[in-house]
Amino acid sequence: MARANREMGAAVAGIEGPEAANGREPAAAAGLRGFSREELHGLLADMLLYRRFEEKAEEAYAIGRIGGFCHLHIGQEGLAAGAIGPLRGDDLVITAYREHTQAIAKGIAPRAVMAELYGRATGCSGGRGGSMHLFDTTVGFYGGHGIVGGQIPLGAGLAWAIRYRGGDQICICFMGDAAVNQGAFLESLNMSAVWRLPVIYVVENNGYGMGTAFARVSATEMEARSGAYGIPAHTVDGQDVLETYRFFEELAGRVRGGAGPQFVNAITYRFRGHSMSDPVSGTYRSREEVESQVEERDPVAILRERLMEAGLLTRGELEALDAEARAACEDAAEFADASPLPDPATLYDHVYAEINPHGRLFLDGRPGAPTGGRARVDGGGRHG
Ligand SMILES: Cc1ncc(C[n+]2csc(CCOP(=O)(O)OP(=O)(O)O)c2C)c(N)n1
Ligand SMILES: [Mg+2]
Repeated sequence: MARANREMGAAVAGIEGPEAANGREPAAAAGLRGFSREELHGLLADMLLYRRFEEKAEEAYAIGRIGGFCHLHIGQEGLAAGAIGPLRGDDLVITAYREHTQAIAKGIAPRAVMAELYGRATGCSGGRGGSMHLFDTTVGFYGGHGIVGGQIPLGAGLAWAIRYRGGDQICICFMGDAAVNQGAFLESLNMSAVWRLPVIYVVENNGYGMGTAFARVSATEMEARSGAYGIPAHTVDGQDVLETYRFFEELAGRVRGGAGPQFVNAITYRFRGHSMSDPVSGTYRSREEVESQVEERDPVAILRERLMEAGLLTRGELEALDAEARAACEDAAEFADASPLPDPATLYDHVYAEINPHGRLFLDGRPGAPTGGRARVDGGGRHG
């Protein structure tokens, strides 16, 4: 949620100016500049919610409540909070399959996300999508895509639609590091640059595509990938949520103002296996590597420690925020568990295009079909 939209107000926490008697601010406060105490607590609360949500999903998967694929975002929460947080409600986000926390960050309720993971009718995609296909256009969240790189041309299309309709929104198109080797990435960046589209391509660079290190499949650094199209490249530390937030707040403003497409290499790390069925470490990365990242580069711990050192967060406040996050996730799981499965009679809904009474697809601007006017382009025959 954008800072200006946060309910908590903008009272300044006393970190705007020099605090110490010697005129030098404490080291811990240095990175906090510009954020109010309420905003800092809000960002911590967001990340705690994302962490607890993923842990709950992990637990539900382990006991068979969630089926199919399930990719957790644990370790990468700084990007959901820091990149989506500064966006406006009507801005658009499209992403890959590691997207539970991004969906929540954009405004889908934890209940609707969890119910989707459970495959229930109350899920944000009606229980038809599951973990990889979370979707809710009413909050500007366009999925949830399981084909590596499949969302990139769609992201360009969303940005083109914004331009075509004369809007001033922007689109963030997330992808993993492995996606930049897909042909669709190159084509999309090219056309985005030619049309100067309002889109920010963000690579969540966790260093690996499944078990393959990026360095093994790239002859260049990540930052070099957008240069051929004249798209500016930026690098941000995704584990530092405050740096990430500030960076995206500024960049989103510039893109909204007409700066054209941007490419962001956001450095992060995945603390779990590629998916629920993969080991955390093993053949492609050592246990020591993972442990040192968890110990030193946990985005939740980094913010928490900074706030405590600066005297802006007490142990009691932390416990209260965490209890709230856990309660929201518990509630989401209970809601999902109690929700019905989709009605089998609706199996073919959203599969066939609807046509209007004139026998045309809804591409000609005519009013919609009368109620009950569902028809199939192929003239029927469910199995045709
Ligand atoms: C076109 C395509 N090829 C291969 C796969 C199988 N696959 C699923 S995830 C994945 C790795 C993607 O890694 P990355 O883009 O870095 O995202 P991360 O999992 O690290 O978030 C691959 C190869 C796929 N889903 N789609
Ligand atoms: Mg990756």
